[in-house]
Amino acid sequence: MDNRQKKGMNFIALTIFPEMFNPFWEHGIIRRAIDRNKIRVSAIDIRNFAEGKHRVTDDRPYGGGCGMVMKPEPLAAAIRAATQKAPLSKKILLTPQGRRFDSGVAHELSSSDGLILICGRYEGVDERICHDFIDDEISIGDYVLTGGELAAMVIIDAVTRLIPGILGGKESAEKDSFSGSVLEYAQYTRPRSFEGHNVPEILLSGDHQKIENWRLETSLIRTFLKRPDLLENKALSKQEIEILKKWCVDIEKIIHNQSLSGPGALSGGQ
Ligand code: 4GS
Repeated sequence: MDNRQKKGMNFIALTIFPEMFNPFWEHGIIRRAIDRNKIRVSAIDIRNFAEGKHRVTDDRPYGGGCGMVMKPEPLAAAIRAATQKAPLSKKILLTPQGRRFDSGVAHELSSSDGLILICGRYEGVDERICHDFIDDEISIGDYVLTGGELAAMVIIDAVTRLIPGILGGKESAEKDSFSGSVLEYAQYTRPRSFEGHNVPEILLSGDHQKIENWRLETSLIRTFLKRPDLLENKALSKQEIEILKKWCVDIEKIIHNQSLSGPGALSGGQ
């Protein structure tokens, strides 16, 4: 058994606000993963590695300009200490400059031994840290956060739920959105009727094959309507292609009937 299987995947966040992570570690599936030794987590205060009476972690930028920059020495010392604790971990800086985090990146990271997540504050971190102390730069989206902590939590959260044995059979990661790059099917629970809207009859039928087909079709139509970009990049299954073809036939029928009798018909109408 390797280290990762024995003690679980290791996440270390380097931050000047380690307490921000406490509520995150203490709830739900993340907490359960910690309790079951599937993951190990810690948030290390970068300030512990800062020198001087005031333990300063930021300074004014060379060349002027507004805001502050994270000083390199405390960060370097923090990264070195974390690397000593977890030598096989990947060192990731959270920054809008990074490659965009998505399901593919989450799967990729989930197979690593551990992650050291460097959370910047202020305008950013000294460029020399990026060159020599970082394996990867990741962004959770095209917007600017006040700190990398939330981005680190997003990554820990999405990666943890992909680790085998974290989710129960019913909440299998494979069936969720994006595992096959289509959106999830519509979900319903009791009551059968809610404020005038009923649960689709087919879900009450008990016919598992029909239900599965219905779910596949609705997840496909949802993806087509809400996120067509996902379908463009997807290798479609035979069954999915058949469903799309059926829609084409249905749509063509509607158009055909219109051209015979609708206001856009070739004869009359005008
Ligand atoms: C992101 C982001 C981010 C950049 C942190 C400015 C404070 C801030 N990190 N994905 N300094 N977007 N980081 O905005 O990861």
